[in-house]
Amino acid sequence: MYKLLLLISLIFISCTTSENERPFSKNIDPLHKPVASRPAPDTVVVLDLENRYEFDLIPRSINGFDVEFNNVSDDNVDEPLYLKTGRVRFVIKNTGTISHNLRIQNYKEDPMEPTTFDMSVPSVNDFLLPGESTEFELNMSTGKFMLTCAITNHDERGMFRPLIIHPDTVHPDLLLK
Ligand SMILES: [Cu+2]
Repeated sequence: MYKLLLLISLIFISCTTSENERPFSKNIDPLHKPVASRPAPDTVVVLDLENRYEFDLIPRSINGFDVEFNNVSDDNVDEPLYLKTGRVRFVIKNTGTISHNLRIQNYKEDPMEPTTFDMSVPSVNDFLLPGESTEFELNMSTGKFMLTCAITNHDERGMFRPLIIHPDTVHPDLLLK
């Protein structure tokens, strides 16, 4: 009996520590100042990874100002996210009920076109649990990209949105706190 209790408590401890070790916070201030000696971003975008109503990838704010995107994913191809060329801080939140991540690839009109850019956050095999957030910064060059979720068929189910990076894109001024 004692051994059984010990085993149960060991399992309990290992479960709770692995939970605590997840490096994803529940709450990120998107407009925080740069950490350490990192350069300041030019643009800060907040994206929700969503599946509560539909599978979707919904931009919520740019530089702290709300942006309007509908909650229908069928038309996402006609509702791209436009961002200005430069350093972008992406803050992604899993507001859904299952695991998601964010993948950024070069846009392909034809799937046979070569992949010239492909990165996933946290990684192609890792994901955010419901309620978790994370952030990353990229120097985005001018061009067209595709945002998706890399998990199974979430992209086909609606988690996709074109991302167009252009130097003429205008955003409200970014004020970091
Ligand atoms: Cu997903």
